Amino acid sequence: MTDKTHFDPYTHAAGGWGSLKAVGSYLLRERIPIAGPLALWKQNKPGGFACVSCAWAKPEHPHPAEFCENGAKATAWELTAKRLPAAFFEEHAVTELLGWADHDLEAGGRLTVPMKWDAESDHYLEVSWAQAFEGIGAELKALHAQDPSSVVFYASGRASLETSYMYQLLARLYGNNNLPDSSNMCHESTSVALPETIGVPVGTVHLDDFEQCDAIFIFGQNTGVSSPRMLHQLQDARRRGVPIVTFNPLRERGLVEFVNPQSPTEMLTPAHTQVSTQYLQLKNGGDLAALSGLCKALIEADDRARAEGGTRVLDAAFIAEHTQGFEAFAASMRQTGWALIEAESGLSREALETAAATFANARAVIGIYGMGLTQHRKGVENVQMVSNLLLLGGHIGRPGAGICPVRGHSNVQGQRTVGITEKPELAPLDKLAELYGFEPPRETGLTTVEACEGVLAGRVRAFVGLGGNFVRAVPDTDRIEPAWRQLRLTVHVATKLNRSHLVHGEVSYLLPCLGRIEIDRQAGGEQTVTMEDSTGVMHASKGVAQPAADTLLSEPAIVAGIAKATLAHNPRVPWDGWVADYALVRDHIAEALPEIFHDFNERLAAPGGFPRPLAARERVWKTPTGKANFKGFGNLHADPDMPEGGADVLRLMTLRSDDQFNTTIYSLDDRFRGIYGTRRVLLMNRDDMERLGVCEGDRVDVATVTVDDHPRAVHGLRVTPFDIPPGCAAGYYPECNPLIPLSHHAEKSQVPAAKAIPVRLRATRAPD
Ligand SMILES: Nc1nc2c(c(=O)[nH]1)N[C@H]1C(S)=C(S)[C@@H](COP(=O)(O)OP(=O)(O)OC[C@H]3O[C@@H](n4cnc5c(=O)[nH]c(N)nc54)[C@H](O)[C@@H]3O)O[C@H]1N2
Ligand SMILES: Nc1nc2c(c(=O)[nH]1)N[C@H]1C(S)=C(S)[C@@H](COP(=O)(O)OP(=O)(O)OC[C@H]3O[C@@H](n4cnc5c(=O)[nH]c(N)nc54)[C@H](O)[C@@H]3O)O[C@H]1N2
Ligand SMILES: [Mo]
Repeated sequence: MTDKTHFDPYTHAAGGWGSLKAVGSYLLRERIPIAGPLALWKQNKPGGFACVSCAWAKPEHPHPAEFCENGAKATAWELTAKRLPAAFFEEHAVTELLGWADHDLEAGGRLTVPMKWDAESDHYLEVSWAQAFEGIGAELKALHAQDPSSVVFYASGRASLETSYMYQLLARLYGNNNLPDSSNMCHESTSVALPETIGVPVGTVHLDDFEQCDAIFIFGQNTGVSSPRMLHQLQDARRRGVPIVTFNPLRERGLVEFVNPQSPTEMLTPAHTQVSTQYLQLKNGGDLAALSGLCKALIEADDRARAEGGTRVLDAAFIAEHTQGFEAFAASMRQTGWALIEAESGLSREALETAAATFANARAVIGIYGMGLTQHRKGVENVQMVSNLLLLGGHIGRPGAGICPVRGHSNVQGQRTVGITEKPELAPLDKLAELYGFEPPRETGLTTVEACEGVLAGRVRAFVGLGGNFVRAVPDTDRIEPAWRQLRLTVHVATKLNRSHLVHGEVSYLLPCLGRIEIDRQAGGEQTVTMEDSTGVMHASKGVAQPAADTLLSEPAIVAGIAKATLAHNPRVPWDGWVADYALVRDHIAEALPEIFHDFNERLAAPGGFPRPLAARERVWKTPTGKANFKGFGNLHADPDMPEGGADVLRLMTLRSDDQFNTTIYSLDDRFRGIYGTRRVLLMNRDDMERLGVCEGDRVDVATVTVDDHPRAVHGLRVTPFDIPPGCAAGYYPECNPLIPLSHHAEKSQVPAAKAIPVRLRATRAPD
């Protein structure tokens, strides 16, 4: 904790001058050349680049400045004038760098040259690209001879559709489906839940639905920080008088009120928009109960209406024609008692009935959700309950209505679409066999959690990371890091230095790549790449800035380089042709996945991109029953690991601050939550503090209530009183990741349950 540490509740609206100030200070700090601010004006515009921050939809008619504070920060972070040349690594040994904070590692600037770790000196030393590919190829070939399934090909959700397609093909030609991506820690609960209920793996809402909706329900998604451009849609909806009902344990500023920093009139005389019309501060992990309360209230109101001959509350015609499982679901909701719902959710029956009335009065409802639902033991059930709720009112496949999972990384949804998945049934394997004349592996590959288990057990011998900061993002940090050092090979394709590059295998390469904002010149000229946004729309993105160094290669060139050095020559896979002209990769994607990508290159020219087909929008249900399915769940307990009646046990959620992008920490401040200069805090309810005998400013150790033989603790967090429901606590991700047992994940999707970890406090062992 620094002398700059202070706590100062933020009482202004999200957006506004605070936002502009923050952007300005970033451009200064990163020493952004004049191209930087200019680059911002091309962000999310036709002919420009797609923001490298979140995956929120890019409108067909963009705002003059279609970026947000956090998008601007992400741009500045990538376009920084700072560099980490080979000389930096000659100066600093890896063991020394391991002592650096996450922020300091990345703040050094862009990586510039390919490097290999030198065991003798413990330094990363420059190698040529040819040496790097040859070395990696030799290692991968040797591992293949022993066991082709011992290698993991991870992708963090940023790389383009073109790179991703090439990468999944590399893994499959190598011989496995070990293609976990960041989605496995994120929206995999969605990808498992929605195909069962509505027959699509993604959301059904398009941007124009926001113009027609007449109620919005938001569960566990921090719009103002994680997808700020969505505040425009929320603000427009509020101006039309659309109610917004929010379920979140914390009163997040962006969901409370908003001033549009891009509207001159609002900036001069702030016209605050009250964002949420009803804010329900439920307990974390209480969503199944809260959603049950909503469904119960609606079903019972409908029962009464039917008995009295009044207007129906549910969409009976839709339910009869389009759904299956309603009766069993309704019976289970009728049976669920209000006392249990109130106890588990921490919300009153009255508050839930008020929210249900808002729902019942709306003709078209959008249900939005994020990590607050997916990162739980019952993450899949949480998502299915949102689907149940919407189905009750026929809110799928109706203009202005639908389900809206807000994806994380800017192309995480698209990576899954083009085959980066450990689930062979989701990849176009038959098409790949036909196109490239080989027999693709059919065995299910490893998820993120299984990859970690494989490393712990010694079955996994190599890890290739296409972006990301895997070791820092996964649970159980203190168990994972030592196991990672036993790997034979680690390879990272990256823009900036992070901890995963330092927790390396016996042989380790660090390969610096172009970022998406940079001009990508290949033999066929300047290249365009593509991505899929959160609403299933494909966009083109073209770099605008000069590359950080002329020694960088593009991601497609690096994937091709590894592939050519590793795989037997296959004349049907044009690695070099693909690198020369990415349009050729798009032609292959169109052949492999014609339903989604037919005429890919031609359709890309459409302003605003083109949408993927979503059967559920047309009320065609590609589910096993051919109908939209209501799904029940076992019981209301959100977390089977939460010990009963342990009065001293708190339910810890791990959060993102206003000033981070996942493991990239821009600064130690969290402006919207009023926390400055430190991330080593434990946010607690005042009653819990009194009950557990701790005071503001006390340092405590936080220990996981163990589910196995491994002790797990984070030391020296500062107790900080916060507006959070009793029994709940919050800390930051990734600092609190040592507390999450690897086995503590969503039962059906294996997404680590980062939003409900049972913990106890102890007197600290850490020095002050
Ligand atoms: N600026 C910025 N933007 C980002 C990211 C970033 O780190 N920084 N990360 C990107 C990525 S990869 C992702 S996945 C998304 C993540 O974006 P979000 O989905 O918003 O994820 P979080 O910020 O982790 O948490 C969301 C909210 O869930 C609430 N919450 C916690 N537990 C519960 C619960 O049990 N129930 C309910 N109802 N709410 C709960 C928290 O208070 C928080 O407001 O954002 C993407 N965009
Ligand atoms: N406790 C807890 N843990 C969590 C979460 C949580 O809420 N709580 N959230 C989870 C979620 S939703 C996610 S998505 C994961 C995130 O996990 P990851 O996606 O693995 O991690 P990031 O922090 O996004 O990765 C940042 C790194 O990506 C590299 N990078 C940036 N841009 C590029 C690029 O253009 N190309 C390449 N090749 N590399 C690039 C940089 O080197 C940077 O250091 O973390 C998960 N872990
Ligand atoms: Mo994510």
